[in-house]
Amino acid sequence: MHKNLKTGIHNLYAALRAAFPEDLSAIAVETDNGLSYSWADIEQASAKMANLLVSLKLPAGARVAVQVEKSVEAMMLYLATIRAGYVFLPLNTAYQSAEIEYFIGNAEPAVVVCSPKNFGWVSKIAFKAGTQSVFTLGDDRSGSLLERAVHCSDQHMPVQSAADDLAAILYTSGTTGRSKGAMLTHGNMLSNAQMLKDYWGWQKGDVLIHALPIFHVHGLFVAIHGALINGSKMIWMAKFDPKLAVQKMAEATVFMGVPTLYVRMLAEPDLTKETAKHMRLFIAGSAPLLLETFNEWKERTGQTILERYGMSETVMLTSNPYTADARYANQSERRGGTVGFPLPGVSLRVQDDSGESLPTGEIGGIQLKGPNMSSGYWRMPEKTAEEFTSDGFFKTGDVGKIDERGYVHIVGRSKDLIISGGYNVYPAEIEGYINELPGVAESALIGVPHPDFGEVGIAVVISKPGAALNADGILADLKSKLANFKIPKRCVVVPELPRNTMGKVQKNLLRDQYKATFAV
Ligand code: MCA
Ligand code: AMP
Repeated sequence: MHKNLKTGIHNLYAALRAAFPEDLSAIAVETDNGLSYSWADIEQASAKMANLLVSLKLPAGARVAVQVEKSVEAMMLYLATIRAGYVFLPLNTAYQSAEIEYFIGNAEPAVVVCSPKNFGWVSKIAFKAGTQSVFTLGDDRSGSLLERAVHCSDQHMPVQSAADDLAAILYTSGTTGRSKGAMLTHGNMLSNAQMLKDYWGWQKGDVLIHALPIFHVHGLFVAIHGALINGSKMIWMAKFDPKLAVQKMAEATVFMGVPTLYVRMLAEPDLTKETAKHMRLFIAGSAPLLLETFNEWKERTGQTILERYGMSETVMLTSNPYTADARYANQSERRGGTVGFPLPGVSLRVQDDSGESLPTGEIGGIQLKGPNMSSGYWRMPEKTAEEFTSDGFFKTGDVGKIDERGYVHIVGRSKDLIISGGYNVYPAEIEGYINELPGVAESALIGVPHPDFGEVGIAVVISKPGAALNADGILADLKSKLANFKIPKRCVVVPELPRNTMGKVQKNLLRDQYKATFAV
């Protein structure tokens, strides 16, 4: 089995599998509810699920959409999908029916796997959209997927994928209110995983604390691929618990998290140099890491967080350095407030609106090119064309600069986006829902600083003449339709919105006006 796998090297799973330890009976995953899975379990269970998918005689390139609670079986379903050569489509568990209807309508998955509790409404949406099979998967190993897979063979040869074969679709960046499906290939993810293995100094014996959701790039690709491609054990937390995460540091060496996770662990008195001393590396990303968090972490634990920058469309694109490398004296420091250097193979530039590349230190739009970069958005060629330059660079929508030491700084965003606790919230989408409510004339969703989530939304709403609007009623209505993390943390009804001479709402003035709302 081992020797043949080398041939399927372009298949992402085959490449990960080639890195499994010789002793497959060793523990690969330990869960926070006392379960252990061996490397053989990972191989055999994902083979069974792959054979179940194969038995369905799916069309080539079929999408497998998955909205299930985090579990090791859900990770195995991901591995099964890519080893069988199909396209994995993870969906945030907080999405409600209107959101799911959009994603399933846009992606037209042949297979949908949902939580048992949601089967009723999800299967209705799926079958209406032409989905062939709907399975259930609980976070307690219940559901029809495992009931069927258990009868399938545990022998499966990963398909011979080409590097540019599609492996996953990640919905993101719906600045115009509707999300776009970023297409990632086996090559995008494998090249990134192989490069990060070296760049972040993964070593034999490393153990990863996995505390992130697995329906986004950070938890599903960067964390899982990082551990698997190093043959490293994962300590698997179904839901982030800061106290448990601090406790598990004594058995682990690597932690990855969004800034909110670091803020919450800093609130744990148990977090000390002593409890963190077994750890080798703390990585942060998905949202800005405040300098105060970076400094407080260093003071409390004696360890310097390594901040990196990524996107669903590009996986990881920059990172602070792992090793203090004397050869590059001025480039071997992890600097708070920066996202480090373009990763090996990534070309990054900063341009102004006219498409001129800017000199060192000047602020402009961050663009990149590299093997990690998505080929575009699923069935949206016009959107794809908008976000790529004529010479093939991807426009991130992030605003930043490269400083005199070569470090990249993200100073803002040109795209109208709020990143709350690491999740993206698109004001255009939320404003669309608010504007449809009776009595609403217009609304603006703005991001303001928040001590826990980093940034949260405040909805500023104006009513139609004579209409009496109830702010709590607006929020309750949104809560019945949208994922909970998207719900504005505050709604205010005002007589008018500030506008510029073009009549455009000046969100910057609103941000200034409300920026102290959640200050501690
Ligand atoms: C939960 N709530 C939130 C958020 N999460 N509100 C705003 N923003 C959030 N992110 C609210 C819920 O609506 C609920 O409110 C209440 O908090 C409790 O919900 P619960 O789920 O229990 O919250 P939690 O367990 O405290 O979750 C916080 C969290 C979670 C652990 C920080 O948000 C999280 O795991 N974030 C990670 C996101 C991630 O993986 N990002 C990577 C994207 P109510 O009771 O009123 O309903 S990938 C990416 O960005 C690129 C590629 C990259 O660079 O990595
Ligand atoms: P997503 O659309 O979910 O892939 O989120 C990607 C966006 O997250 C990027 O375009 C950035 O705006 C933001 N992001 C990711 N990492 C960082 C970071 N380290 N600092 C600031 N913003 C970040």
